[in-house]
Amino acid sequence: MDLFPDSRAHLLLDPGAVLLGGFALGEAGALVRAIDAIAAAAPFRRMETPGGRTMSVAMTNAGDAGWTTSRRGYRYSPVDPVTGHAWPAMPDVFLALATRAAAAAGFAGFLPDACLVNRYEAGARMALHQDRDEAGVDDPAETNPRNAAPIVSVSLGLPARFLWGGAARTDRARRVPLLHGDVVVWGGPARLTFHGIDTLAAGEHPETGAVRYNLTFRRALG
Ligand code: MD3
Ligand code: FE
Repeated sequence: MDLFPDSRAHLLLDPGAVLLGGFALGEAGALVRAIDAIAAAAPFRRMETPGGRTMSVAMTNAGDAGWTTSRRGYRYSPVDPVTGHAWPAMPDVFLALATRAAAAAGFAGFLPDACLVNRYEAGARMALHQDRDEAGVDDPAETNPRNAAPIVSVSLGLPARFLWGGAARTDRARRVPLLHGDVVVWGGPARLTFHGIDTLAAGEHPETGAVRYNLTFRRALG
């Protein structure tokens, strides 16, 4: 018998970083179907870094802006450079979940304008980095309250080991498992923490097959 069935439910990783274990399980199937619809209009692609490497993670986006990388740098663009069209609209099921999760972690009224969709196959990884391409991220929220927006991340499919570093790239990273349906909200003092994903192990998940998806909801345009 499991005496502590909810022991993963709310875990404070650091001030400002809250793991909501299984928070998205109720809508996981609808989220995966919405990802398939997004990918039908804006296909997953492996982008090139400014340094000329091809990322192992395949990406697409939904919303008013999408995160892109190329030889020309990192940017949020209203247009998908592959199709030449606007990114697919943010699905209602995405928006509702992101706002509900942010509120549960203490960030009321979160209205993301961008959702980056990451797809990991076996062997894919994401090196330690900060997310700092969003408007105003370098201004403290005290100066401009619009910059208080968190990032909400949703994990679907195969499990991953999340690398949770510190404020400096050289800080030792902790490894935290992220499972199907887990949601993490990163805001306030945790917003600029270095983070990454360890090399994905091969596997098969009933809802996603041989892949892991991660959604990150962002306020990109300010
Ligand atoms: C901590 N994605 O897309 S989600 C990314 O699982 C990204 O695909 C990873 O890092 C993934 O940029 C990790 C967890 C995450 C996302 C954004 C953060 C952690 C974060 C922003 C600030 C601090
Ligand atoms: Fe990131």
